[in-house]
Amino acid sequence: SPLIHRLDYQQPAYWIRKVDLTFDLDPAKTLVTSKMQVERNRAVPHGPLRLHGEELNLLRVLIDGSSVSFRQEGHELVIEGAPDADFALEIRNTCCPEKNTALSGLYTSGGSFFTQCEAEGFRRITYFLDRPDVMAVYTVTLRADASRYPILLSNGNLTDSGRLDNGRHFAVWSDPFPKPSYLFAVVAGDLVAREQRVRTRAGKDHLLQVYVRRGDLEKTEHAMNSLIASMVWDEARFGLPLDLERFMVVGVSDFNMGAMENKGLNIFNTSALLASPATATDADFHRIESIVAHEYFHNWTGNRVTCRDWFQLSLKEGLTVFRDQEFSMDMAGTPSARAVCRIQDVRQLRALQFPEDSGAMAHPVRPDSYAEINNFYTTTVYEKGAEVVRMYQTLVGRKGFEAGMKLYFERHDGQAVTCDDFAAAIADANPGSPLATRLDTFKRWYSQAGTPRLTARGEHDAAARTYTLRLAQHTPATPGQGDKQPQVIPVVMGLLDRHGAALALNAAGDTETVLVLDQAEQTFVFENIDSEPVPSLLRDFSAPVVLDDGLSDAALLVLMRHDSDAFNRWEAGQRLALNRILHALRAGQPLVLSPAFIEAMRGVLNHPELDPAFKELALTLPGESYIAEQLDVVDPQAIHAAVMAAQAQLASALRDDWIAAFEAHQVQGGYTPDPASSGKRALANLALSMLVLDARSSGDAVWPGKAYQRFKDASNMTDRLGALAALVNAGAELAAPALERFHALFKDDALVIDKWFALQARAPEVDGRVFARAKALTKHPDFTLRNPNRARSLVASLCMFNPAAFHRTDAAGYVFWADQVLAMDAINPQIASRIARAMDRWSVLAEPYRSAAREAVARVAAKPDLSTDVREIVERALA
Ligand code: B3K
Ligand code: ZN
Repeated sequence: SPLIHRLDYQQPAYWIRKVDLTFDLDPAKTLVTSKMQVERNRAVPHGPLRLHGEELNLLRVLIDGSSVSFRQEGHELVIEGAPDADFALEIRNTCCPEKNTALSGLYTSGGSFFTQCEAEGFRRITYFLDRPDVMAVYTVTLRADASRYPILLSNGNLTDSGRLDNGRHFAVWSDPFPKPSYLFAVVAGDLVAREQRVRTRAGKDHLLQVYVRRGDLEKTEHAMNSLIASMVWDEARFGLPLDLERFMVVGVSDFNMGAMENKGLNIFNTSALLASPATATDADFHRIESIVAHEYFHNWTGNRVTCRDWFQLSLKEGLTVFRDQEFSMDMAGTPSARAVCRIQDVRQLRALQFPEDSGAMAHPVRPDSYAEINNFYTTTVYEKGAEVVRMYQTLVGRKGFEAGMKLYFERHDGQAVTCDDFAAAIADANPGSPLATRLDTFKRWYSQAGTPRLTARGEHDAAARTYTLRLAQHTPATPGQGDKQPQVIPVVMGLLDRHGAALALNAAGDTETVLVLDQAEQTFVFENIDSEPVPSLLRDFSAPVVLDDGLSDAALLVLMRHDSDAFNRWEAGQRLALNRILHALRAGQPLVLSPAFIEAMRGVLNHPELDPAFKELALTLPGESYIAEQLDVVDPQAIHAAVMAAQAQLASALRDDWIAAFEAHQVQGGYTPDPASSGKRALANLALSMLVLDARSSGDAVWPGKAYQRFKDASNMTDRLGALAALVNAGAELAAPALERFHALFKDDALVIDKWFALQARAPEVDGRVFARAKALTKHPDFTLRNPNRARSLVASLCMFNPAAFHRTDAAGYVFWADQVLAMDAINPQIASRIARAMDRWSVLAEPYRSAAREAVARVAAKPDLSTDVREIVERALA
């Protein structure tokens, strides 16, 4: 398929300023009438009017009331004779929502209508200039059967409604804000709403609504609270108020991603919206809070100021992820709870974005080309993009960043702009800052793919009492990008003496500073350092790089115990474990944890002051995909064996401590998902899983029995799923009856049944049993590829999150993958292409995995009628 290039951007030949849309909603054939006010763009040469349209039936085209000649070229409707002056364009077409299994455009789910237009779904509703730089004011009339679709919603304010003949009714919605077509939305169905009226600081009244299916209302309280908290936060932190009288959120069970920020009418996957203590875990509550906030924050960063073209996607996504991360940290409250948030974000980045950056799909935060834009809603654009925004803040300070944001909105409110515009606003608001003085170099974060490697080596000169720190950077080549230039890397750091005391870094006595690296190699000298210090570098993960500081285990132990930076305390423990695991893998020897490491972990577990949530993170070993990232040749089975061995040793060496921890971290009273109680539950669940795991090798039946009892008696989903996971992950005999019971208990709750599938597909592999079970589950009556959540819960869980079950010497995992990708592609190309990405890193696999994986990718690529989505992924994998 043809590639679209960033540098080919041109303004459109026409603008659409106003749209009047009428929908006669019918699942089999919906009639769409679109009346547009069109204006020639005099900044570019006069040319034909080319409108996008896909999967539509065109009925008529009128210009200023008269029919015109047109032709259809692929997915374009071309009108040669459009007038030079402003004109009215009227188009009538139909589409078929009930056959729309791709879930892009207008579709039905559970008998209701929903839309998803980002990135290019609007063209599946009607013909349009479906690009984000064309912004129009919309008026929308919805007509539908009143009994089946009592609720009719679109963006903006309800301006009229009433009865029609034949049991139908109508509603008219007007959105005063000009918006790109990707932010358009319609919902029609039998829904109910939780409502809340709020008054903002500015004294304006607003109506907040959360619409869901009947029966789900009691699961919307947390989402509503999260929405209100987001409003308060955005006004307090960035001075950004809600600009709409009415802000609606709607849940839908069939949805391709988490949620969508349509202006005033956010649409959510129910998995990112609904929660009750009995059905959602602490992690779900946390995720819902952050996604509700994310979509709400888009109202300014994305909607009021949008993207000129899709290459600029990180302009809104990186910035909005940064904002939702900051919000979550502020909500968490205590310094320790903030650190827990940061550690979780970084762990996610390393597990998902680092592999993307070193695989076949590696691309810059601002990509240079794409075949299918939906393939670039990636963790690089989102999470690495958020790290880039965080580096702006580190370089100009928090106040400076707020000033930069203010300038950004002063300059660009109501516009469709680029990442360069954002960079200029932050830099211009902070003249003389380390950002402004290096802006061009800093912007390489937008153009260069790949994770920079940062090497640090220190030398202490006892006679001169100086410590010299040499920093060097290098970014490995990525597909299509051979040589890389140095980037701007802010290194937040401190020095500790060998007893853990913080050392003064300068005459002013500062114990923390930011070194700004912008060359391939630079040296920094610290004065008055009496003895060899331990450097604590990249505190709070100040840049998205891989750090090699060459520290000894002894130095890491000092950091782990004493660093003032909680992130680096956690990191030191992870590095100790990682070093051991990598050493064993490289030497091909069985893994043995050192007594020093075990004692250090015991110290963490029994520490009187550390937060339980932090302990849980510190006692969780590095993930298998992060370990794979450190190796040139990846043997997923060897990595799995090493991690399992390490876990078994931690389980047995700390057995008494795990028992004490389990007993000490029981949460009394009613369920709340606050950081303190969820931290306790997390640690208790980890302890329980260690105890059940250890029981497996010791043959003890007490802990599996206790886990089963806890599973049965649990009063919330976090404890129930934790106990079930302990049994399933240890391969305990009680796992089977527990799984059966869980299914019977929740058979009518799709989101919980998703957990049931995912837990089984993600269980640690033993002798191929997990793979066999997962494969058998595709035949389970509850399984379907048509619901994205369900497909992900089984297929993505197995292929993308369970390397040891997936990568098999008999290639059965790859055969399964190819079959599922092909079957899925015929239903929903966006989901198929996500699953296709399981093979991004086939080329670093050890044999026999490598050849077999390549063969499976080639088999998918050989299918002639693949979607553009999947084709782009498999062709890049084979390139
Ligand atoms: N902007 C949407 C993502 C749309 C994905 C299109 N394939 C959700 C979000 O980032 O908030
Ligand atoms: Zn977003």
